[in-house]
Amino acid sequence: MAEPYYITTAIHYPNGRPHIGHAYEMIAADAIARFQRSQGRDVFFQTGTDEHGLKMVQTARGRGMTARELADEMSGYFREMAEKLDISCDRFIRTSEPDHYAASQAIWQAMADAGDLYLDRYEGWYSVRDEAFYEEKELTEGEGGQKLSPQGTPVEWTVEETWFFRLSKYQQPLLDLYAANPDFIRPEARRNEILRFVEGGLVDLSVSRTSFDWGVPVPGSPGHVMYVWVDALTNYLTGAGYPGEAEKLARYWPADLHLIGKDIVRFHTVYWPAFLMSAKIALPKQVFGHGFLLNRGEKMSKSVGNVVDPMELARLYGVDALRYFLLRDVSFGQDGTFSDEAIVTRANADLANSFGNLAQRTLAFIAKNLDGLYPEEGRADPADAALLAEVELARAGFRVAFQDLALGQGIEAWMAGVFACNQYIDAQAPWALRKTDPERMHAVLRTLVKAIRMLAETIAPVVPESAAKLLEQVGPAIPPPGYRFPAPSPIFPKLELQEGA
Ligand code: ME8
Repeated sequence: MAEPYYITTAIHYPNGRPHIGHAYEMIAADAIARFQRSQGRDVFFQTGTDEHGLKMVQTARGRGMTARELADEMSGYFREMAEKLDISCDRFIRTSEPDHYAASQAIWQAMADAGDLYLDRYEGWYSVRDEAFYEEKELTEGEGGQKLSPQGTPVEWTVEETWFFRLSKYQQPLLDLYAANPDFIRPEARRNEILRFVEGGLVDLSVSRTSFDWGVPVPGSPGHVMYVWVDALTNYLTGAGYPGEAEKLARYWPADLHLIGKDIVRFHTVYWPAFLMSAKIALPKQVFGHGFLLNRGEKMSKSVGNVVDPMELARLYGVDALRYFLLRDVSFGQDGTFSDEAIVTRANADLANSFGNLAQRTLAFIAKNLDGLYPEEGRADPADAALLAEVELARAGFRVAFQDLALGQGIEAWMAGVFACNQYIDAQAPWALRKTDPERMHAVLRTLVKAIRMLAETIAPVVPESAAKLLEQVGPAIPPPGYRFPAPSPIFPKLELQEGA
């Protein structure tokens, strides 16, 4: 039976529509999932929406609806985006689903059984209007000495009863974990940040709320719902069948990779492993914190008005051009910047002018001069084997880089194979051989068809739809006698910058 591979994205807050950062994370995870499948792994890939918590309650109130109604509406947009972007997830989880409540309550119970949860008082300046606690130093004074939150709402000194998790107890076990598993947190810069943070000491974590009820009820503690991060992180276990589906759980847990953004590394590499250690559940193998996408170098925000709708980019330039650009141009693990120009430039240079042109030149030539028939063996030349060896090397480069999550480097390695083919076709000039040496022409075309097929297979995790179309056009790896190619049509159109971009 194939070796399992469980990969997850963060689950996204559906308190607004998805933005390009969400799309980026899904696309990266999808490329990794597809790659692992191509390597014969039995992949389980999960993404979804994180629907509880105060933020959802507040946004819903602002829109005059319930949190559940808001979640139902917005989660739909995330799911729709996943479909449009060819995200091959095996489960799209919603934390409002019943099996997720069961999983969250089970891990809670396990942490309680370990003696790691205790009831205490949480004191602080609380704004009822914001449903949030503030620190003394954040406050200002209004009329009559009334203390005000940074939002200008009145705050009161409030004491809330809450459950605490003994995070402090896990400082040393966590440091031991990082020391024993240098690859648990990647990339290196993120690992160093977390080491510093944990070395600085950990305080116990407030893990329940009584001020609202949109969350997973704490077992045996009426009035308390779990702090949203407790249930959010547990989604990864829910997807693997925890607690009831023993066979699935044994197969897919621990997860191979949690792919998340750099802003939530602490939750995934401090809180999450501590919860799991407490509940005596195996730890995920790796957490990778990718960088942030910047719009022309600027942070995106609603107030600046530069938030980009990924669906619009996909509509303007195509899903595969967008996927290719994001994975090729953003160095995986670092921040990256995008613009319409950058997408168009990259997609045209690599996909339309190099790979697409190679395929189109070759297949159109065969259609015209060989009447679409698969080229014969012809007369081999060392240049043919040399090209196939270079393409094989490009494939290996892609494979090694993708295994290591160096996605951009993998694509670069692949491009080296495309360049080699373009050099080969120019040097061999089959159009000249047609009259002078048809036997050589056959060998050259046959070599090119093989090479293009290999390159299309390799890049399929990045541009799945285009690669599938191209694979149809280059025909089967071992064609039956008399095989004729379907009529070729260009697969990677030359893009133009769209108006108003
Ligand atoms: O944090 N570029 O949800 P979220 C790249 N629900 N990635 C970005 C980004 C950007 N500009 N902005 C956000 C949450 N992200 C929690 C996660 S997991 C158990 C719970 C990434 O909707 C962000 O880093 O705010 C995160 O990984 C993901 O998008 C969802 O962010």
